[in-house]
Formats: sequence, structure tokens, C-alpha cells
Amino acid sequence: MSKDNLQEKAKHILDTNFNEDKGFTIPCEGLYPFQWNWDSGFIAIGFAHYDSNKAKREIEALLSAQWENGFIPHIVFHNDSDTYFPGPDFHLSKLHPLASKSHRTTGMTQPPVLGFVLKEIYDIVDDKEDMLNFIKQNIDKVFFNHQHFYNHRDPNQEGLVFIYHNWESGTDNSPIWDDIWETMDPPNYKFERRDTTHVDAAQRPTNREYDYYLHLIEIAKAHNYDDAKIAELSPFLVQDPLFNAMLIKSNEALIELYEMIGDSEDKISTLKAWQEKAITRFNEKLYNEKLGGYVHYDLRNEKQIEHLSSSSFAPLFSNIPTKEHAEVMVKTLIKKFGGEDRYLCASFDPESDRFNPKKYWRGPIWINLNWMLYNGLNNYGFTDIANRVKEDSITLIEKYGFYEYFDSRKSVTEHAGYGGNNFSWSAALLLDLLK
Ligand code: 2M8
Repeated sequence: MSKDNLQEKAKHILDTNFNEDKGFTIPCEGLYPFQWNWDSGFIAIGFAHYDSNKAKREIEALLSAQWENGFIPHIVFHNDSDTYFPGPDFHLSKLHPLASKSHRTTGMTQPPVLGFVLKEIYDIVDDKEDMLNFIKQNIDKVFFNHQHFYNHRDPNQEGLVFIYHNWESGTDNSPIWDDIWETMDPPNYKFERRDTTHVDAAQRPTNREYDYYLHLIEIAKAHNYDDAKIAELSPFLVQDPLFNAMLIKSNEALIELYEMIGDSEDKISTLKAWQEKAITRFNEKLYNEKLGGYVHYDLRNEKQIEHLSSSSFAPLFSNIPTKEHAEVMVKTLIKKFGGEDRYLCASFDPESDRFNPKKYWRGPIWINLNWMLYNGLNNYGFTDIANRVKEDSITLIEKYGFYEYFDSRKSVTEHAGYGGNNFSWSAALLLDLLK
């Protein structure tokens, strides 16, 4: 497919998935029929390339469901749909006294991309004045959201925030969590999966995995989604390098934007203080010398979770590693993830016996992680390998279509685009890669 055709197809997908009435974009028809937090951020970047009004509406729709304490939820149920489980009646966000009064949402969040998304879309659009006005109207809401993280999700006040659910990580059934599941013994819940009616069950989490996911929510609900109680009681309490890298990148972008807006010295100095503390602690606590990359930290059991995944390289995007560590990370990336027989970048260590090339976040390639990796490698001047990540992403979409995830093995002869098709962030970020 020519570059023009790919771009037209990508725009068509985004426009089709956009809900004109409510002003937001579904990640994928049937499989994900609501507004998802970090999806929306990536989607807005795609829209910024050809329809800045939709980019703005996307962000406004997400922010319209911000809680009164600054929290921005992971799903906003603007509409009814019975094609997804668990829906609003399961999540019951109203249990939290400060939950949005206007929208039903979940009681968990997702990687905080909004800050850097505002900066990206400002850089993309032609009408800078118009976009800066939009940013002025919304930036404090994002700042408030970061403040909520540092006040409520960082019990040690060390600059790193926790997630209490694998769905907050965005990398849902990553093998990273397997050891945590071993510490839990939830009941066998009765529920009706909907995802496996849209996608081959072999490419999705197991029912037993859903028991863990639901159980974590039941614990949070039993305490009205109170962060302090969750920090005390949740068996899943993790400092995730991807999640924290997104927060740090968003802090950095907010500083740049507030400098452009002017008259924001207090907020800038608060952001700078968060940044300094966060980056220092991130490097002390999440870097793993033996593996040559960043890992997750299990805050409940006080230990690093020693596995490499695509999240291990996300800190490059946020300028967190030293130059020396960045060089080691690139060697790790090439050696473990980047053999000649593979497209970059598998979502989990292909050398691990937990690697599964077809199953959701247990191995396949995701375009959003590739987009970060591409930009991160460029940040540090590793342009050759950055271009390889970009070319591999384009090749996979050209070959298989705008799928949700892809097989990293070049040897695969059957169709190797998996999960949902016409997937919004694959389309949006392709537009950005082709710019
Ligand atoms: C996937 O997660 C949802 C739950 O949030 C699910 O499987 O039901 C993940 O890939 C997540 O990162 C993504 O935001 C969401 C929608 O694309 O789907």
C-alpha cells in the first residue's frame, strides 16, 4: 500500500470510530465500545494531523469525566453498550464520594499520557494560537491530576506512584503479574466474558486471569476506591516503569507548556520538584543492572520483578536513563528483542519461557509502545535502531492491517495481526510515524 493509501485508511478508521454526538473515539468496535483514557491521548495525536477539532473534542470528553479530586478514570462510559464486560454496573464509580457526578466511569486509571499529548498536538497543528488557547483552558486539570497521583498514590513520598490493578498498567495480562497472581486465591467468579465473542480466546486472557482482575476491583470497591485503603490492602501494588515514565514525560511537557503560557511560576517549580525526586528515585529503584533495563517494583512484597518487557524501554521516551544506561539498554534491546528473525519490539522478553507470541500482552508487538520506543531512541541519538522500529511498525500494518497487536516472528506465514481490527491507536500513531 502506498503511503497516501495508508494515511487515508488510517483517517477513515479514526473517523469511523469517532462518536460525533459524544465527541470521543472508541478503541475498536465491539471489543472496546467506550472511551479509554490512554487510547484517547494517542488518538488525539492522530487527529491533530488532519482534524484538530476532533483532537480537542477527544481530550475534552475525557476531562469531562475527571473526578472532583483530580483523578482521571481509565474508562468513561459515555454510552450504553452490552458488548463489553465489565461495564459500569460492575465498576460502580459512584462508591467514591468524589467520583464524577456527570459520568459513570471505572475506579481505576491508566498511564497518564495527557500532559505530553497536549505538547505533541501543539507541535503538530498549524494554528498554534488556537491550540495554545485550548491548552490554557485545560492544562490545570492535568496538573491537578498529577497532584492527585503524588498525594494519593505515593505512600512513601518517594516520587514514584503505584498502580493497584493490571488494567491500570495498560499491559493487562503481561507475564510480569504472574508472580503476584500466585500470592492470591480469588473465588471463581460467575461472569460472562464478552471479549472472547469478538476475538479468538487464544489471543486473550484466561477466565482464571479474569478472576484475579475482578477480585482486585472487589477489594477496591469494598473500600469505596479509597487510595489509602487500597495501598494498605491490595495484593497488587506495583511501581510500573511505563506508568511512571508517562507521568514524568507528562510533567516535562507541562513545564514546557506553562513556560509558554507564562505567569505560572508556582506550578513550574512544583513540577520541577516532582521531576527531580521522581527521576532520581526511578533510576535508583527501577533500573536492573543484571538485566540491562528497567523493571517493575512490587511494592506489596518489596522486591523488583525481574523481567524485561517493552515497558523496560519506555523510560527512554521520558529522558530518564543516563547516556550510559541508555547505551546498555539499546544493547539489551538488540540482543534479546531484536534478532534478524524478529520485528521490533515484542511486548515481553522473547527469551523467557513465559513469552507467548500470539497472546495479548504476553509477547506480541503493540504500536503505542513502538511509537514511544521510536521517539525514545531518537531522543538519545540512536537513529538507526529508531528507524528500524518505525519501519517494522509500518511494515506490520501494511502487511496485516490496522490490528491491535502483531506477531514479532518474521517466520510466521499465516495472518499475524491479532486482537481487534481497525484499531484506533494503531491508525492514529501510524499517521504520526508517517508525518
Ligand atoms: C486493553 O485493556 C482493556 C481493559 O482496560 C481490556 O482488555 O478489556 C489494554 O490493551 C489497554 O491498554 C487498552 O487501553 C484497552 C483499550 O484499547 O484494551
